[in-house]
This record gives sequence, C-alpha cells and structure tokens, in this order.
Amino acid sequence: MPQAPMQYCRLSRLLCLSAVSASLLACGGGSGGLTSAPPPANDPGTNVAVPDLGTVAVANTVSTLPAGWMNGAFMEIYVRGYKDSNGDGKGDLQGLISKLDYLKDLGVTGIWLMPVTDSADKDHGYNVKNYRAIETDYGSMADFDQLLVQAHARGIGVIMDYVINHSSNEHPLFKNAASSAANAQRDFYVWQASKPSGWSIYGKDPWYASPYANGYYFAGFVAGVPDFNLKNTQVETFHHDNLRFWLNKGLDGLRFDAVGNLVENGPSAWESQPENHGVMLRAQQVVQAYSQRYMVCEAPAASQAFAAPTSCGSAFAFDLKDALVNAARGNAASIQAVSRYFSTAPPTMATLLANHDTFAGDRLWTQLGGNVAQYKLAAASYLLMPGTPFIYYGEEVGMANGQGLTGDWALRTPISWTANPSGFSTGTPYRNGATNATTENVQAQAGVPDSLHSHYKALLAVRNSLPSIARGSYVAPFVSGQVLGYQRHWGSEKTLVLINYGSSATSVNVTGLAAGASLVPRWASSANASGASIPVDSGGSASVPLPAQSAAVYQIQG
Ligand SMILES: [Ca+2]
Ligand SMILES: [Ca+2]
Repeated sequence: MPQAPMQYCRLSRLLCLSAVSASLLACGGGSGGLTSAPPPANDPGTNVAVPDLGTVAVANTVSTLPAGWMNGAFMEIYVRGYKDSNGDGKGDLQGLISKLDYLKDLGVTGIWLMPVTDSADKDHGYNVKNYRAIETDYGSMADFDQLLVQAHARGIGVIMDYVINHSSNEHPLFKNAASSAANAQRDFYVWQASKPSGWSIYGKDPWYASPYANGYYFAGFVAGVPDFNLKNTQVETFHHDNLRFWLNKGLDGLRFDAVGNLVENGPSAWESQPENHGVMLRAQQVVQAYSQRYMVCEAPAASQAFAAPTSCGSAFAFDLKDALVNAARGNAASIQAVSRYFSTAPPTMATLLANHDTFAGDRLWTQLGGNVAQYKLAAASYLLMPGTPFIYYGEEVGMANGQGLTGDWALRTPISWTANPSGFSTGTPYRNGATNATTENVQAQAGVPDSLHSHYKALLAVRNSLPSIARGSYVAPFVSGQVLGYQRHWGSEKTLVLINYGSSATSVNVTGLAAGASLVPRWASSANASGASIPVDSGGSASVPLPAQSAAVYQIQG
C-alpha cells in the first residue's frame, strides 16, 4: 500500500490517498461513484435525492450535563478502534456503549467521536456521504440515540466530528452538481469552466476535471473529497440544518474539521481566509442556541485565531503540543514556553499531546521512546493546565504506534484492552494493534499503583474535584531551574501546581503567597512527596521539596 507524501498528511481525510483503493474513492482524479456517460449539452443533469438536505428547526435544546462539563477531560475516540460488539473485527457504537463505565471510572467527562456519519471511505470517516445517517459499520441511529442516553446517564457529554469543508464525491449533492453545469445544485461546490492555473495546495494542483467534461471542480485535499462552496449561503444553510439534526437529538457539541480550509480567494489566498471566521461564528451561533453545548475547531496553521469568540470560540492548541512533550524531556526552552502559553492564549484552547493525524506526531509512547517518567510529566503538564484537554484513546495506558504500520494507520489501531486482540474483538481486528500491547494494556494497568492508567485516573480526579484546576484562571506562572509553577484561581479556591521536569530532587522557593497561609497537599505524582502541609513565612514565601520528575498540587489556604 503506497504511503501518502508527508505534505498530504496534514489533515485527517488525507488517508484517502492510500488507505483505501483509488477505485473506491476516485483519489487521483477519477470519478468514483459517478456514472461515466456524459449527458447531452445543456442537460440539467441528474437529480439524485439528497436525504440530508432540508430544513431542520431548533427543537430540544435541553442539556442534563453539569455546568462546566466541557472543562473536564475529553477522550478522542476512533469508534472503529474502540470495541467490537459483534465479532466483525470493527469497533462499533454498541461496543463503545459497553465501555462507558470504563470511561466514567477513568474520569473523563466528554468523548469526541471521530466521524460516525455514513462515509465512502469505510475507515477514518472524513468522506461523508450522508450527514444525517450513521455509518453502517458502526450500527444504527437507534444505537447512536442509546449512546447519548447512556453517556448522559454517566455525566459524560458526546461531541462528534463534523466535516464542513468537503464531502465525498459520492455525496448526492456532488453527483448532481457534477452531472451538468446547469444543475440546480451545481454551486454547492466550486467550479470553473476552464482549468485555473497557478494553484498548488500541499504540493498538488487542486483542480480536477468533471467526469462529465463540463468544467473543473476544486478539491483542496484529494479528488475524492470535493470542497463545498462556502461562499454560497445555501451551503451554510445545508450545514446548519444538519447541525440542528444532531443537536436536537441531544448531541452535546461538535469538533469541526479543517476550518483553515473553508473559503478560497485565489492561488495564494487559500488558507485561513478572513471569511472562514464568519462561517464558524455562524456555526457557533447555531450550536449555542442549545444549552451547554461545546464546539472545537481544527486549524493547525492558525490555532489561536480560530479560538476567538468571533470565530469558533475554541480550537486545538497545536501550537503548544510540542512544547509540552519537550518540556517532559527536560528541555529548558520548552518549559519556558509552556509556562508562558496561557498568559496570552485563550483559556478555551483545547490541549493535546497527540491525536489521529501524523502531522500531530506519533503516539506519545513512541515519541518518548517508552520513557514512563517523561510520559507522566507530559500528562500532568496538560491535565492540570487551563483549557480543555483531549486524551487520545489508549494514551492513558501508553499505547504505542501500530505493529508494522506507517502513517495515520499506525495511530488508528485497535485499542489495547488486553495483551492480545481478544479484548477488542472476538473476530479478526480490522488492523494490527499497538507494538507494545502485550505489556502496556488496560487489563495490566487498571488498579495497579504507579501505572500510567492510575496516573491519568488520579490527575482526572484532581481536575474533577478542584474547580480551580478544571476552569480557574492562570496566575503567577514561574520557572525556577527545571521547575514550572503556577497558581489556578476559581472564586475563593486557590491551588498551586508544581512540576519538576529535572532528573534531580530539588526544593523550590515559591514567592508571592499570603503571609501565614499554608500549602495543603492535594495530590502528588511521587510516593516520596511529603504529605504534610507547608507553612508560608511572613515574607510570603514557602519552600517546597520536589522529588525528581514529579508533579504536585497544593491548595493554598489562609
Ligand atoms: Ca463491529
Ligand atoms: Ca474549502
């Protein structure tokens, strides 16, 4: 199987290039899903029924989740890789439902489902064919409704991927649009009568010939996923109706894919265009018409701009990820970068260490070469900071890249429930598992002191029990040697977080505290940490011992 060139791997749906056969997806300029006979000149084209087109009004806006649920940690879940309930080797919604108790026990308060809508790719799901149908590999709409009910019963919110920039070329709207230049749905996509020149996106010409020889369509990623024309208000209306379709069911929010690529203004103006923020603000207004919903955007080239209230409101902190990992390695400049980040970045950034895309790096275990001490520091670094942290499924037990796999497939393997694949499926899994599944898996780690799983569970318990950690302000950050310190404030609750990235035990002098206060230990990563309260002297300083490569949380009292 050929590997996609790196420049094509920047975003999720690019797996299309090589994950699935070119004939299925029409990657590379083909016409998959379209009939080959051209219509007569001036033919209005075909009019395939479009099941996900049509008005959906706001209906049920209620949320039963607790306030601030979106400031707990999310688990990003690739449903195909999570749990197979019927032995076909592919994870599915019923399998996920059977693991909700596991997620609740771990302490996550939200789950992000990578695409579960009907998709042409039968893998990652970013080639949507019907925005209002569940991918049949994963189950039925009844299964999805049951997932919402069961997640909410456990205090867990559910958000799902929404692919707003493009559809599959098998989507009925594209079939109609491609069939004739006169088709009423032609302008749902981006067309030119003649092939434009001068374009190159991720190293490729994004203009492809219509299979009916009636012009050229724009596809910024690959031929099989044509871009919607987001300058056409009908397209926004189409998406808004589809968003309400899911929100009316009780869906708790969305993760919007590739929002840097929405509107194109020319061959040198195709990324992060000003109009993109307007598109996302209007999507945000649709979402926020419902109670307690959450949305987050993927925009690796301009993360913080899309987190603005006048845009998405929240976006992934791709600009922090590497600093978090390198701080865990003890890198001094990265420790400084981590300390500075939330002094200026919006508190609505969504933090992460790794995800399903190779542009975000390998699985964390692979990035750190299995160094558990560094892994625990990276986890503490983002789970105690502001923002909304997103754990990538299996990260909590140190899943490595997949055995014998490269590219995005190495990141999207069946989860390591057990040492062998039987914990995932009674059948043959759709793909190899992690290289370290025999030693690093849920069964081997859950309930075991000092395991990665116990570390994540303890950190999430701290986040869930202290509102200052979950959603408090970021106050008085400092770096002393290889120690990072900062306070978090929420109302009258004040906490102090200290992380020693160094390989030696040390004692850090924390200043600027209230004279006579005390530091009450709430959590420490190391069994060597003292359990006694630490007094603040009359000058407002406290000396706090820290074991090597350790993290601690103190509540500031008095
Ligand atoms: Ca299955
Ligand atoms: Ca676009």
